[in-house]
Amino acid sequence: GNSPEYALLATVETRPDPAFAKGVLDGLAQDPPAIPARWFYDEAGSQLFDAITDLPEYYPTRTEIGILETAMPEIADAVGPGRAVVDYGAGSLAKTPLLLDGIEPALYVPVDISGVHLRASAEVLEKRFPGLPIEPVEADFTRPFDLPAEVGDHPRLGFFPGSTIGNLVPPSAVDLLRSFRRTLGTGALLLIGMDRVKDPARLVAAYDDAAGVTARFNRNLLERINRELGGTVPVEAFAHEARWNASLSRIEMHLVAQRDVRFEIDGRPFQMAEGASIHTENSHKYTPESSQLLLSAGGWTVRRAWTDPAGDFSLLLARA
Ligand code: AVJ
Repeated sequence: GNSPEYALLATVETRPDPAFAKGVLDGLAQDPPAIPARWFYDEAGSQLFDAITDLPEYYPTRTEIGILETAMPEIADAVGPGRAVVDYGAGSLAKTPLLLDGIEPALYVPVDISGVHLRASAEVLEKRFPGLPIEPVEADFTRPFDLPAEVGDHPRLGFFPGSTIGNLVPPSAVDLLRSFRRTLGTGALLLIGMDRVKDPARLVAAYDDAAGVTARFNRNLLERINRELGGTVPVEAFAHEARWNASLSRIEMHLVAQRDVRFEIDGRPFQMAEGASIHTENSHKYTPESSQLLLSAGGWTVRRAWTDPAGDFSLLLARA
């Protein structure tokens, strides 16, 4: 633990991200205040998210894995062998091996904004799939990027599991789908997970679990602000809240001030009245119709859709 390399790595990993500071300061200046959900995922936040996926109330992860297992013969049939698989997010070590085992890919291209994360997961997959060429790309996949030359003429399959698309409001989701289309090209396929509309009580429970893990995940954003941006946010004064917004078909997570609060971030003063909230996440839920509509607005035609028996979650295969 005391080698200079280790010290350097530790420095690199704790250096504040200027985009995080901007995201927080711009977000808190909005009315009502809202901070983009992508800033949940520092080291602590990623670990809390992993814990969320094991909660009894949080059905999406295990349901999507179940669909991947059950539908894989049909997925493999629809996709065919020899594809370059472009894995957006590249974090789901429970899901990616199911896909790579099922479809006989030609090569694997994990894409992630975090080089550290990317190398760690590529290392695991290299051992698990010896002989499969892996070409990681460190990029912000919300913008088009160049695929590695090794992709060549292989037909492409984008993989975007987890209903991560649901964290984006529709205009941003459409932009992202169009950007995938730019990167992958006409004729490419996209396998995308999308969570379904269901009983609001179940949805709220999935985002406000009895053990309080999601509450810790939400409040970790404030702790991260204090850690990385020299914030003085009184974390204990904010309550976690999950609300079903029926008209916009989404779960919203909020941090609600339990009293009048004043704090500083990066030397700037902020104040919030009791009852005011910071909106920290949207998680859109889709019907069969709205998922098709969103994909088609993004330039993708749905070819197949699979769900679990209860219809809680869906996996769609679309063509550019
Ligand atoms: C899996 C990242 C899309 O919206 O369900 C889980 C994240 N937030 N609990 C989701 C999340 C609160 C999540 N994503």
